[in-house]
This record gives sequence, C-alpha cells and structure tokens, in this order.
Amino acid sequence: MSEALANLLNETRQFPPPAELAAAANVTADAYGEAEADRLAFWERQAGRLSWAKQWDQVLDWSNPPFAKWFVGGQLNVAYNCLDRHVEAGRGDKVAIHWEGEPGDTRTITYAELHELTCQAANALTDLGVVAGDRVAIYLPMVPEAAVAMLACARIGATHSVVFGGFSAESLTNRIQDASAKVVITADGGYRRGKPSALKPTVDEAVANCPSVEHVLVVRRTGEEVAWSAKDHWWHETVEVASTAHTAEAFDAEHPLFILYTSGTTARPKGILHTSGGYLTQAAYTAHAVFDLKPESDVYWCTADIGWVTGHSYIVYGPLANGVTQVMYEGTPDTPHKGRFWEIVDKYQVTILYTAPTLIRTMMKWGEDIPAGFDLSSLRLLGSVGEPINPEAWMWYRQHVGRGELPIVDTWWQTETGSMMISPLPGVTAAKPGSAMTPLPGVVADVVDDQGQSVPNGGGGYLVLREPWPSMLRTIWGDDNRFIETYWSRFGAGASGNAEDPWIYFAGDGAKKDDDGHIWLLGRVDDVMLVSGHNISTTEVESALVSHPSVAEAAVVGATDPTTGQAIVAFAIPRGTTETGGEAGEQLIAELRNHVAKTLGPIAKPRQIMLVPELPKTRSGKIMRRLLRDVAENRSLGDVTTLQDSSVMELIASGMGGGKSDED
Ligand code: 6R9
Repeated sequence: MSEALANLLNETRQFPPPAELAAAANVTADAYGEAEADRLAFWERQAGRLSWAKQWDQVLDWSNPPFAKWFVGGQLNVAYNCLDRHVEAGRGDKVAIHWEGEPGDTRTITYAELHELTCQAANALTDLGVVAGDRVAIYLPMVPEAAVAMLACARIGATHSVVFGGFSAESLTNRIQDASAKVVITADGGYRRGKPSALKPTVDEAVANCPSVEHVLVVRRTGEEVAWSAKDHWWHETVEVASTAHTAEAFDAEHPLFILYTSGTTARPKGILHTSGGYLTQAAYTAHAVFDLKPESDVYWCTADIGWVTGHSYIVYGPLANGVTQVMYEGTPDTPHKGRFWEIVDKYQVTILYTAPTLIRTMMKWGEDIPAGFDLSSLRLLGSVGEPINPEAWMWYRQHVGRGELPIVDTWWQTETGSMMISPLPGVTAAKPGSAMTPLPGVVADVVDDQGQSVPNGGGGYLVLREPWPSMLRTIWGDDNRFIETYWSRFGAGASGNAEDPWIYFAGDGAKKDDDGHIWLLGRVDDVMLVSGHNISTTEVESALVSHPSVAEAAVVGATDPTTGQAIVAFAIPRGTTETGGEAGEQLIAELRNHVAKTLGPIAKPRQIMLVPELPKTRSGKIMRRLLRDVAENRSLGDVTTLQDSSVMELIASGMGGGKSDED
C-alpha cells in the first residue's frame, strides 16, 4: 500500500519550559497519567472546577454514537460560571476586560460591571420575547457588547449564532435563515483601518429576507446615520435602561449553547452545534492548563475575532470561566501603525498572547525592528492557533516577541472540537518548533492510514480522534445525516457499518508522527498534492520556503502536470527589504527552488515559484489555496515567474467576484 502522506521535513530543535514557569505551572506531567488511568474520572474532576446547580448522574452517555451526552442529568448556568460566581467570591472589582477601540478610545470593565451589563441584556432579551431554546444572531464588531450579548443569551438559555462582522448580507441571511433566529444583535458599525465600517445596512438587507426575525437590537458605536424600521431598538434605550437584577436559571448540561457556522470546502456552511456543560468544562480546563492562567496576576490577550470559534472559547467562555483579566482590541494590527499590537502589549502589560500564524508571518514581513521598538518584557507565554505554524515563524515569534526564552503553545483544534485538543503544556512539554506535540490530557488523538490503522512513528496520514471529548460538536444544526457523513463515515464503525467497531472522528487534516511520536499537522487533506505518486503536504513545502531568510510567507498548491500528475506551484512573500525585481528576482526564485530540494528532497522541488506581495486569506487568516490552484492551473504562466506587483492577486480578486464575502 502506498504512503498516506510523505514525511519530508526533519526538525530537531527542542525547547524545554523555563524552570520558573514549570515550577509554578497549573498543570504538571501527572495530568497525562491521571487521564490515561481513567479518562472519564479525569473529565469529571475538570467539570468539578465549575459551579453546578445539580450534579450529573453519568459522565458520558455514548450509547447512541456518534451522538454524545456529557454530564448527563447535570444542570448549570454558563453565564453564572463566567460572572456571578466571581462576583459572589468577592472578585467583582477585578477587571474582566480592558477594551481598546481602534481609534484609541478605551473602556475598563470589571467583573461586577460585566455581570450587570449581562443581566440588563438578559432582561431586555426576555422583554423582547426571547425564551430558552430560541436562536439569536449576533453580528457585531469587537466591542464589549459582543461578549455581553453572548453571555446574555447563555444566561437565559437562548442559543447564539455569532456571524463574523466581515460577512456579506447574503452570508448573514443564510445563517439567520438556517437557524430561524428571532432576534439579531448588531451595531451601526465598527472601526476598521481608521474608518467607520457600517454593519447596520447589511443587517437591514438580510432581515428583509428573514421572516423569523422579530427584533433587531442596535449598539451605537460609530454614531453614523442608520436607516430605522419598526423592528429596530437601540441597545442604549433598551438594554442600558433594563434592570440589573436577574437570577440565572440552571439549564441541562446538554442544553444548546451556540451554533457557529463553518464553511466546508465547497458546500453550504455547516451550523456546528455546541452544548453547555461539556463545552464549558473543556474550554475552561484547557484555558487553565494550556495558558497556565493565573487570575491574580495575568493579563491575557487573544487577538482573534469573537466571530470565530477562537473568540468564543478563548475570549469569552474559557478566560471568563477562569476569572482572568483580558485585553480586547477592536481593530487591525497596522492601524494607525504597524506596531499597534506591541503597543497594546506594552500598555496593558500583557502576560499571555494568543494569536495566529498569519499574524506572525505578517510581522516577519514587516520586520523585527517593529516589535523591538516596544517593551514586551511583561510577556511570559505565547500561543498560536488557526494553521500550522512553520518552524521559522515559530522561531521568529520566540526570538522577537518572546525574548528568545518564552514557551510557545501551538494549539490544534477546530470549531467542531470546541476547545484545544493537541498542544504542548507550557510547564511540561519541551516543544519543537512547528509541532503541536501531543494530545492534551483526556484527549485521544491518532494518525492513521487509508485503512484507519495507526501509523508508526515517522509515518504520515490522517488525524483522527478515537474517543469522544466533552466539548465535541453534538451535531450539525438541523442535519444529523451530514454530521455523520462528514465526520464519522471515513473510519471506524461509521465506515464499516459494524457496530462492534469503535466510532472514529475524522478531522479532515493531514498529520504525521515524528520519530518521538510527536504530532505535526500538515494542512487540510483536500490540499495534499500528489506528485509522481507521492502525497506531499502543502505545509512542509511552505515551511521549507519560509525557512529561507528571504521568505516571510508562502502558499503552495498542486497544479495539473502532464508528467508528474501534479506539480508544485509556490507563491512566496519576500521578507522586509528583499530585492525582487528583474534579475535579482529570477535569482531568488532559482535559489528558493534549490533550497526546497535541499531541505525536503528533489521530489518537493517546486515547478514554479512566484514572488507576490500578498496571499489570499480567509477572514480568519487561513490561506485560500483553492483560489491559488485556479491561478496555477488556468493561466499560462510561461517564463513569467516573477511578479513585481499584485497582478496575480488582482487576478484572484477579480476571480472572486461577487462571492467575496464567504471564505468558501
Ligand atoms: C481553532 C480553529 C480548524 C482548522 C483545523 C486545521 C487548522 C487550527 C491549527 C491548525 C495546524 C494548528 N488549524 N489550528 N492546523 N496547527 N495549531 O482554527 O478552528 O476555524 O474551525 O479551523 O484549522 O486545519 O482543521 P477552525
């Protein structure tokens, strides 16, 4: 049988945790053994970190796979766990959110204030007729009201569906319709790139086609003129005048908490459904374990948008359940200057920073003198999420943000998994740059071949999860069949039809185990290239390119080729001041092709490399290789391998046409 995925990249650097962090770490190496000895007892102990109104009768009901129930019979209120219990414990004056608007305006919100705002919003939503089980769509910029709106829904048992503020009226319409949302919470707009960016007109357009929507709540942020209809209510005239008294009712552990739409490669977006008890248990535990959160002293900052799952689990639920102080930033990293992120770290004395590889590679492109201009000495831990982080980007992050000494946690997880699944533990793991290392305690991940057999160390294949986990998706909203089809039908019982076989979750990612058994993520399996009979991952070739000192970022795709089946075509963004014109560009391209051949072997040598100023990304920063594949295949590139301007990207942009709004 042929290899599932070639293993080309060999990385040997390894960085043990700083002694001081290890000595005081929230979670030690014992956690692995404890979880292995009794996985359900382990998760039961983590659930015990939350406040429950009623104790569960059973930790896991897996009698009807792949439909799981966690903490069966238990009852809790998610918002109570994120707010009330901290206030009741006397920590109401502690800052929950240091909010920084893009124009530089700020708000400081304590746990007591966040609690009051949430109670007001819960009362206002109730007055508008929202009851437990109803769906509420949230379409907001990165303002504190976004967190308040989510928590208010959780408080009254309404299911929120946050739609990223960059999505179009059509995408918003589809999502509102799919969930039959009763209320939409939005704003007049937000600030992006130094300008107000309107949201309300998009909502007006969507709501016109969404008969389920009875009310629209509008936060005033920019003060720009907005059209007004009978369904519209200003937040400040509704929420901010409501009573601050509200008693949180407990809901079943399996009560729906939120739907979050994630786009597959082609098909219509999937409404990923998460429920309450298991989700909060794992979001809270992983934030505690992987970020080593110390509520007394840490200032945590996750740069994600609240519209992505990262914002749900690691801005709202995980950090707030742990009672930590965090920073929330409205805008873009280069407004008004390219040092904005580092200025914020400096200003709020951020201790833990969680960001995306795309941001790190952008910072690499801008150059290391930008972070060097700020005091980053408050930082003690760095995190990464969203894509494989190339070893060189990892090294750059450690060197130029982490003073060459901070641990980096590369956290693999998905909208579907709800929380982190594979990641170093910062006080335990000697991390390797580019590897997510090992499954977290209580998580059973593996890499398998086409037949679902575990691959040996050194082998590559498909990433799977062998056992259910508390924050797993429960289904695709309204489409159980698609849930089974997409995630459970590739391997195990769902593939064989044999009830004796275990149910195995297929994540859709390629991965490999290195010689020590550590896991390396290799990108989506849809992106794998088949070159002369070898399955080559885009990630490894991209990492080889980024390991060249002149490259900040790279995207690689397989294009149809008459001799090799597919050939590797690469798009590379040069670093800082690299000379890319004329002969210098040609020379660099030749050098890069040889560099890849030398690093990974001749099989991985790109047929073509184009130097480009930008790459097409999804709204959450993932590279859109599908678009690049179109460019690589449909255009006769001839000898013109150097692109000095953005013509390739303009071509891509024009190809995107009216479909600009969605990531798929
Ligand atoms: C949290 C989030 C999920 C997909 C996932 C994988 C990629 C995320 C990663 C990573 C390598 C990491 N991904 N984290 N790949 N290393 N640390 O991003 O959720 O938006 O649903 O995307 O992102 O391909 O399958 P989501």
